[in-house]
Parts: sequence; C-alpha cells; structure tokens
Amino acid sequence: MKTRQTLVACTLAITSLAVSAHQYALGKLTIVHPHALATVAGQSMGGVFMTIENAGEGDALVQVSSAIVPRAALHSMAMDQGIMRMREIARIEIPAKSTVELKQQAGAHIMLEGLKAPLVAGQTFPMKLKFEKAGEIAIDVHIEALDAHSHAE
Ligand SMILES: [Cu+2]
Repeated sequence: MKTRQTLVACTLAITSLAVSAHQYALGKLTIVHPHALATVAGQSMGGVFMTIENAGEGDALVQVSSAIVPRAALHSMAMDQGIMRMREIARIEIPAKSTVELKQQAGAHIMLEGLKAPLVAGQTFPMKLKFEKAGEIAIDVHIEALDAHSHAE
C-alpha cells in the first residue's frame, strides 16, 4: 500500500513538471507554451499560438514549418472595415527586452495550411521556428480543446 501511494505521488510530480517545463530556450529567447487549437474534420487551417520572451537584442520570427502540413505561414490579424481579417506577413518582430504574444483574436499567429487530419486535443505535433538572429529551434506544439482559453478572453 505504501509503495502504491509513493508511485501516485511521483506520477503527479512528473506530470506537473512536464506542464511547467513546456518552454524552450534559444539564446536569449524563451518560447513559452506553444499550443494549437483542436480542429474539426474538413478544416484545413489551424492556428498556433505561443509567448516569446526576449531577454536580449531585437530579433524576428522569419520562418515556420511543420511535418504535418505542406505549408505554415506567419499571419497578422487586424480590423478592416469592421471585419477581422488575416493577412500573411514576412516576419514577426521580437523587439529587444520584450514579450511578444502570438494569441487568438489579435496581433500575430502562425497558420498551418493544408491539414490532412484534424488536430486532436491532448496530442502534440512538431514544429520548427526560425529566427533571424537566434537561428532555428524544434518545438512540440500541444493541441488544446477549442474552449481551453475561452475563460481568459
Ligand atoms: Cu491565420
């Protein structure tokens, strides 16, 4: 019985560690909690979001790719005559000593184009990010349920 309790405690500790450790360091950049929203069958586009903390000089996210789609792009979102529109952009600026949020509904995000299968909540997929100065990094993106962030909005 005692052994069993110890095992449960260890499992919990490992789980919480994995969640809090879902971030990546690349030079002075820290990529925090990269995640995508689950998609439904037939949906070919999916958004990827994250927070990028920059403790150093200015940089820029210039290229993104993932093995699960033929193409991934950088998008901005802005109001145009009362309608929120997405537009492809060449780069996302990461100013010196700043925190840039790629988030839903405003600002910039990464768009997966040509999804062959739905993104399923609870799963992960690999992505590569390329920064102009810091270089490339491979990350795992966590897929979250559609309503996971609705309370924060
Ligand atoms: Cu988009």
